[in-house]
Amino acid sequence: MIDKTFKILVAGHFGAGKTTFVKTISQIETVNTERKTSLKEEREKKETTTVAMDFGEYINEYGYKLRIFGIPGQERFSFMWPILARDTKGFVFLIDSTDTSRWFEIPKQLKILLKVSPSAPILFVANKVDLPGAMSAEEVRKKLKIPPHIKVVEGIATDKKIVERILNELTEEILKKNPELKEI
Ligand SMILES: Nc1nc2c(ncn2[C@@H]2O[C@H](COP(=O)(O)OP(=O)(O)OP(=O)(O)O)[C@@H](O)[C@H]2O)c(=O)[nH]1
Ligand SMILES: [Mg+2]
Repeated sequence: MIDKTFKILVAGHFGAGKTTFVKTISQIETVNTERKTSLKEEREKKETTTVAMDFGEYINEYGYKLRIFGIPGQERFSFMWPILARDTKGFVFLIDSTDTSRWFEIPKQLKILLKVSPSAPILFVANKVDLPGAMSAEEVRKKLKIPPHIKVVEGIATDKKIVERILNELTEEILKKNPELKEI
């Protein structure tokens, strides 16, 4: 029997929807490290923020068990990023498609995560497309200059079916890169 368990990391800037994404899909009670947001400017956006990590699990219809970790978005907790990126088989990178105010955080985070797991496939998600004024995946791609060979899809982290679809798409990419995870 091959081990069909692997690790996924949900990344993205402050408030992109990481904790929500993990909660929506997890089949176990998630581990959360939410604390009151301390800076005024951030408190205006939301009351709580992740200070260490999120964790959940999801077994898909083919029996693959995804151990899903979420990172804290705030740079103050960036010491957790390389720790959480270790042994990751794939990244979901969430972007708030309705609000560009924290997009400046994206390049540094990406650089740190990809340095630790450079061969793990990454799927960018233009999140919150249920909200008015959301940008399309193509608009997000253009604005962030994401090259054509990297996937950008639209997402709603509160919608289980959509989160499932995103994870299935990433799992396909992971299986292409890790044939040892495939049953023959
Ligand atoms: N409408 C809508 N709201 C969303 C979606 N995803 C997340 N949210 C909301 O966006 C806010 C931020 O979500 P979180 O899941 O806390 O974001 P986060 O990326 O974990 O934030 P940090 O851990 O602080 O970096 C919350 O109010 C969520 O309910 C979505 O797809 N649609
Ligand atoms: Mg969070």
